[in-house]
Amino acid sequence: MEEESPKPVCLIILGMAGAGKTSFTRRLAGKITNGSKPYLINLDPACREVPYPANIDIRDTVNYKEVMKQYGLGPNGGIVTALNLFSTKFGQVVDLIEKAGKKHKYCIIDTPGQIEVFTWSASGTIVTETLAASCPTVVVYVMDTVRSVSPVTFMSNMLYACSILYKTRLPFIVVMNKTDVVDNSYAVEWMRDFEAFQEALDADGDGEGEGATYVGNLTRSMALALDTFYADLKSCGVSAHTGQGIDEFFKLVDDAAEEYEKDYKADWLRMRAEKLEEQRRKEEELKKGDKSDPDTVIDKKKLIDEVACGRELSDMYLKHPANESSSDDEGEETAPQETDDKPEDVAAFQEFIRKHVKPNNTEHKT
Ligand SMILES: Nc1nc2c(ncn2[C@@H]2O[C@H](COP(=O)(O)OP(=O)(O)OP(=O)(O)O)[C@@H](O)[C@H]2O)c(=O)[nH]1
Ligand SMILES: [Mg+2]
Repeated sequence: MEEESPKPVCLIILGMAGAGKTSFTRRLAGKITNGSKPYLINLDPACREVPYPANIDIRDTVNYKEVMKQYGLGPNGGIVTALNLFSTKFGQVVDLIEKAGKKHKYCIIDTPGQIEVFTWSASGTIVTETLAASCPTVVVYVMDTVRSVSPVTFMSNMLYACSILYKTRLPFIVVMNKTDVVDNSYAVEWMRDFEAFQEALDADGDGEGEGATYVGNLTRSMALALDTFYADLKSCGVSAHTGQGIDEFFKLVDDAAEEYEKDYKADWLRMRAEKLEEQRRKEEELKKGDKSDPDTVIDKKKLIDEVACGRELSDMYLKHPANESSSDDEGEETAPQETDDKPEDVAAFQEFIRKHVKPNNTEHKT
């Protein structure tokens, strides 16, 4: 029997704006395992520069400024839409990631600055589910130790982390970044010792008694509720700037990857199979009921509905920034294409895929 080639351990880097996701990714990019550095993916369409050698960069495929223009969206809507459009092709990206496993032990995925782009949109779910069904996948939540010294901010961050853990149901690591400025020991103490957290809350003026604020009381109750979340949580302090804590982080990653194989993989594969079966069934029903639209793909339609209120997928803009013509800037509208999957619509993406994948393997994997 042919032996299955190894899959890279995928790390999805999430966190609040400015927590240090990109700097941390850049730091991880230097990790050499079996002679190779990690495979790197940038999913932030709006960043100006990517400070690491990205193997796949969403900006090569989707021009988010053009997406804003075509859909009449603001910057955040443009980013959500750009990521949603990209996620319709994520099956192809996973093919590349799987192949990269021959050489790279880790695959690191840097996400957009605004965390809700990933956690509150269909694209985040698609990216996470497609990855987790194919490769060992770990969610890495980056928290800023400098900005979390206030107990209320700390609690907000932890609640966010907790909600992501329960939503993704994947092995999870909290990375407390910027320890070169503020050590993470205060956070570790707050997680271990509820009393210590209460004292900090009181000292901050949000505690119990006359001075108690609504947010203080809420935070107190939340802290109790989070006790079970803290109990099994993997966390470590790091500095993306100095490299402190990175070795410990990789130990946690290897434990988490083992956990994935042992406790998560079977569930993910089953869930994926059920979803694909359901999708296949719906597509078949659609084909039977509507002969005029035999190529409808459920995921794509749902995504476009989410971002563009029912506009047709044929309006989808996928273009390499380098291909942009100057007439776009003069306000000359690009005419909407008539049908889905026209080469004009996906030219740039296919160019990018052509570089990496065999020509007969460019279809969206479902
Ligand atoms: N002192 C210190 N600063 C850091 C560290 N990591 C990141 N920073 C700084 O924090 C700021 C934000 O870092 P980024 O890496 O861009 O953070 P991000 O989470 O990718 O930001 P967005 O993608 O915009 O949300 C930058 O000014 C970094 O230089 C660190 O370990 N120590
Ligand atoms: Mg970033």
